[in-house]
Amino acid sequence: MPTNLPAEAKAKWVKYLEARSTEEKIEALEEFLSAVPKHKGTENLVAWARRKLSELRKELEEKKSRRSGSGGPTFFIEKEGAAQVVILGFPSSGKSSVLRALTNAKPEVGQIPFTTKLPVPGMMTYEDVQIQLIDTPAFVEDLSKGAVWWGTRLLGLARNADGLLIVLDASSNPIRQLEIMARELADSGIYLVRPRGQVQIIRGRSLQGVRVIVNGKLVGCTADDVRKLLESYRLYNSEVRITGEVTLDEVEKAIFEKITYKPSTILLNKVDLIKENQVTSLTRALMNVVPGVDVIPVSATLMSGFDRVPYLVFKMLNLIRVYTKEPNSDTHSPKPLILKEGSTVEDAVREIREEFLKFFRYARIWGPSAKYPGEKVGLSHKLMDKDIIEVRTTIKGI
Ligand SMILES: Nc1nc2c(ncn2[C@@H]2O[C@H](COP(=O)(O)OP(=O)(O)OP(=O)(O)O)[C@@H](O)[C@H]2O)c(=O)[nH]1
Ligand SMILES: [Mg+2]
Repeated sequence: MPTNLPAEAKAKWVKYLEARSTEEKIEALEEFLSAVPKHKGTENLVAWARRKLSELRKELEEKKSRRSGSGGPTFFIEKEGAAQVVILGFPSSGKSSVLRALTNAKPEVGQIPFTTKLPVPGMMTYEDVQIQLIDTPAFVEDLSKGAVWWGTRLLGLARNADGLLIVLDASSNPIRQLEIMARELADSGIYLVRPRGQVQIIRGRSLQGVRVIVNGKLVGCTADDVRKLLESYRLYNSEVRITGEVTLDEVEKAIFEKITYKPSTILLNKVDLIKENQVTSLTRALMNVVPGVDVIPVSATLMSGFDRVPYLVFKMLNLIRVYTKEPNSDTHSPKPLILKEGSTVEDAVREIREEFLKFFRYARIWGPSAKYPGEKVGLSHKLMDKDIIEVRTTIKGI
């Protein structure tokens, strides 16, 4: 449903976008909210603006307490390994037990809910890849609305992650747990199911008015409608990139909120506490809540069901491993480059040594993407998991 905002509200929105300090942003957003008419079409927008306001107020509080030297503990954990995957789940669902089962980390496990107070990292191994897992304080209902002090920080951690590992307690209505988590995350712009399409708005990118690049399909509207919509928000110099299927409402939503999709895997934990036939029906029901997401029954107490988890997590992250080889050498590097699926020789060369791009002649490939061992390819060749690459440049001897 369209928001049909009056021009006054749109003008206030522009003021919010232009605001620099947190104080200015809060003031502008308050003014914007008071100018937005409240009806069904603006429901989501109003909810978003209120949430953003509470986030900004918290940010301001934190800034002030930092200035006075009494800042709260930090939730930020430096990324290590190939990717960072954040473990999320309700109190006592078994998050810390899962981290213990999958890594060498030893976070505290307790019968009392809210045992974990701060994030704890650990390293999970899949073949020759290290994936960082982070155990977290519990997820609760109304997390984004200030139900617990760590709510926005936990959501921040999730937003910043490469993927999520969701732990559900099979003995305590896991379907409801998942539904609440999916809703809370979506309210904060974090989607567990890959959306049909994506909108990216880059402000100030275009010099000749609004530029709309469609790499997919606009549903029920034209590129001209998109341009007019952005102009009505005075976003004159924006570039809008559409991938997949996108409606005009979704474009408008993207003006307000940054939406991200997080690949996820669900661990249905504590299956030792339920009957075997229940495991099958629960797994199926959970898959219906989040289509396309893997659901794996496990028991952290019995240490069962975890064998496939490292592989499935690696697979969900859509990463590939590429091994480098020196010219005329028989062996390749033991440590792979970790690249996104769909990466090309150019991406690999950039990782190896960016300046090689200037002197690039060709590459030789062994492995799944090569038509024959040692195939000679150019920069645009698409690589696959477990390829071996040898780069030839015009630099003597390389
Ligand atoms: N029966 C059974 N109990 C489990 C399993 N996994 C964890 N538990 C128990 O559940 C309780 C909570 O486990 P934790 O790993 O601390 O759970 P958590 O999700 O980290 O809890 P918080 O940090 O408090 O949010 C402990 O008493 C564990 O022994 C399991 O697979 N089966
Ligand atoms: Mg814990």
